[in-house]
Amino acid sequence: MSTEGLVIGRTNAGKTSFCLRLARVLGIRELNWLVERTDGVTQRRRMNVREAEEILTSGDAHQTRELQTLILSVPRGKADRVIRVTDTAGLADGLHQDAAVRKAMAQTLRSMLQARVVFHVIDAASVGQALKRARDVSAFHLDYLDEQMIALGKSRQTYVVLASKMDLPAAREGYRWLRQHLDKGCVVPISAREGTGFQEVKRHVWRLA
Ligand SMILES: Nc1nc2c(ncn2[C@@H]2O[C@H](COP(=O)(O)OP(=O)(O)OP(=O)(O)O)[C@@H](O)[C@H]2O)c(=O)[nH]1
Ligand SMILES: [Mg+2]
Repeated sequence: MSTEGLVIGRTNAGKTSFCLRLARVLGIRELNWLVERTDGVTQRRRMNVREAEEILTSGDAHQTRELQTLILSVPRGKADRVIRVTDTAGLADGLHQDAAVRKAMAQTLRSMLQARVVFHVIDAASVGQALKRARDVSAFHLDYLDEQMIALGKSRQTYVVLASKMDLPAAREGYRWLRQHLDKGCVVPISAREGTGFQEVKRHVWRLA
């Protein structure tokens, strides 16, 4: 399945919520998903955004276990262009005991190589909380997986970090730290819950159209 925009990140970072909010912001009510199961079979699913929000983001870890590609229609000149944004299974440190989760993570890493734009979702509120707990902030770093994804992402032309959950109290601190840590990299603060930050997100999405 061809992938244009790819959404990656740790489990529970807010990837699916981001995709659903993006669809809303683009004025889409009826979602059109292509779901690639870990056994390679692709299925088409349709549902409305509200229904999807209830089913897809219940807050359990490893909620998303397949590549789910949103087919989005974006205005471009006189005609609309169709773009594909793929939501992935969340990555977690260590070898997960569940084979289905391991397969889903491998599938996520493979699709990183093919995507045109990679959106890396990092929970800014969790980063902020971790910073508060840290004894030495100057030695603070993210979890191994996030650091690896940043290293991989930096080697690409189009890599955007989405500092998520900005509506939560500790997120400001987390965002500030992420901006410094990413140096010249692109960090966009967003809240999928409140819909903030999506004007800038849309600019990156236009590049796919
Ligand atoms: N406060 C707040 N909570 C959020 C936001 N975005 C997501 N969440 C919550 O964070 C939890 C995880 O969100 P998901 O969108 O399912 O995260 P995910 O990265 O797709 O998770 P996996 O599929 O398990 O990897 C859910 O309880 C969401 O309601 C946000 O902007 N603000
Ligand atoms: Mg998900």
